[in-house]
Amino acid sequence: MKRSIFIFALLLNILICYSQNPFITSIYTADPSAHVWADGRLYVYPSHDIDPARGCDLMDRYHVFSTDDLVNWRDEGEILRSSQVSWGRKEGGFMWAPDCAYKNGTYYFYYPHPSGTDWNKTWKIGIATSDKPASGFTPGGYIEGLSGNAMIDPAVFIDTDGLAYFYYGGGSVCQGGKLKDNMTEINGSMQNMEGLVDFHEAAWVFKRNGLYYLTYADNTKGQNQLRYATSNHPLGPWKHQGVFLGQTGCDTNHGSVVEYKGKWYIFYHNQSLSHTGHGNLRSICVDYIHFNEDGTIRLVEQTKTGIAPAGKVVKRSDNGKGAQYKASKASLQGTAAVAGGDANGRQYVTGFGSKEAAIEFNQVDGGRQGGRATLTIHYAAPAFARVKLFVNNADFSLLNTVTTGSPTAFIGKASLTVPLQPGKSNTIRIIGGWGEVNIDHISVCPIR
Ligand code: FUB
Repeated sequence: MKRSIFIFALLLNILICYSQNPFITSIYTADPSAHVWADGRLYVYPSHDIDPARGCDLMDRYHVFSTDDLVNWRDEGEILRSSQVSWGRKEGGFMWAPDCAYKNGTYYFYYPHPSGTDWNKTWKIGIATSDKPASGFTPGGYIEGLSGNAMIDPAVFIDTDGLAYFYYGGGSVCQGGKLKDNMTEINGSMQNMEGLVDFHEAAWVFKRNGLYYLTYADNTKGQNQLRYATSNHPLGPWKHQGVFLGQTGCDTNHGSVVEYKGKWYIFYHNQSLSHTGHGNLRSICVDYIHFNEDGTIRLVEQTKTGIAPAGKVVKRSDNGKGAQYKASKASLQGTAAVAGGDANGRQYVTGFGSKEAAIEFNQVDGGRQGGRATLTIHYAAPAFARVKLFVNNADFSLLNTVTTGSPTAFIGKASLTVPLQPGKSNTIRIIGGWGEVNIDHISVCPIR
C-alpha cells in the first residue's frame, strides 16, 4: 500500500508537475527552516539525518535546498559540517536543527552543536556567515551567554521594523531575546517565553497581519505535535492556541511557516521514506497552511501528493540535466554488469544488490572553474534501495533510490550536489550492497 501510494505520487509529480511529500528523497533531511530571500527564491535550511542512523548522534553536513516554484527543488550543496567547527566536540556529529537570517548583505546561519563530549550539557549556538544564501559560509564562533541543558533549535525572526529576535529552547524551556545589529550577540538578556503550553522544542516565529505567532513541538508521547501561540509582541506573553499540525508518524516534530507568492505553507518532517521506519531517518515535507478570519490556524492536512506549483513553473531544477555519462564495461567492477532488453532496448548496469558491485566514471567534467555540481543517478529500483557515492575518493555516503515500481522503470533520479575539480579530472564511484538498483546513466550539471 505504502509502495503504491509512493509510485502514484512519483507519477503524478512527473505528469502534472505537483510536488510530492516528502519532497527531498535522495538524502534524509529534517527540521526544515524556510525563508524567502531577496532573489525571490525560497530556501530551506534543514538538518541532515545520516544513514544508517544512531539516534540523532551522527547528524552532520548541512545541505540547503532552494526553489522558485515549490515543485522543482535544487540541492545547493553542503554548507557546513561538524569537522569545520573549531570549538565543537571532538567526536563530531550532532549538527541539529538550524536556521538562517539575512541582514545588511550577510546571511547568518545559526546551528546548535555541543562543544563537549557530554553533548546534552554543552550545547552552543554556532554561527557561520556568507554573502550568499546557500554557499560560501565561513564558520565562526557561537553566541555568548546562551547555555543550558538541551537548549537547542535556534530560530531568528526579523520584524518589519528591522529588529532581530532570537529564540531557542528544548526540554520544556523556550527563551527569546533581542539580537544586536551584528546578529551575533544578544542585546540584553534572554527571557522565558510565557504562556506556551506543553513546550518541548522547535520554536519558530512569524508575523501575519500584525499578529506574532510562535510555533513549537509539544511533548505528545511517541509522536510530538506542533502547537502555536499568538501575541502582540515578538517576545510575548503568548496566548496558547492549540495544535495545528498533528502527529506525523515520527517521534519528533519540527516545522516552519512561511508565505510565498501569496500563499502560506508549513514545512515539517516525517519518517515515511525510512525503509526501516526509523525515527532518525526523516524527510522534509510541505503542505498548505490555512488561517481563519480571526487569525487562528486550521489543522494542517498532511498530504502525500504535496502542493501545486507556486506561481509560474520555471523548470530550473538541475536534477537530471547536464552532461550525461553512460557506463562502459571497463568502468564496472565486481558483480556490476551490463544488462539490457527493456522495451526500448536500453542498456543499463545491474548487480548492485551486492556490496561487491561498483561502477566508476572517470574524466567527469567539473567545468572550467570546478565548484558545485548536481550529480544525478538515473535508475530503476523494484523496491527502496540505496547506493554509496564517492566523489574524488571522498565518501558522500548513501543516496536513497526510492522504488520506481519495477527493475526497468527508469524514472528514478537520486541527486546530490557535490564539489568537483575543474576540467575532466573527476572520478565518481557508485557502490552497491544496499538493495537492487539498475543504473541507466549519471548526469552532472554545474551550478553557477
Ligand atoms: O533533529 C535533531 C532534533 O530533533 C532537533 O533539533 C529537534 O527539533 C528534533 O527535531
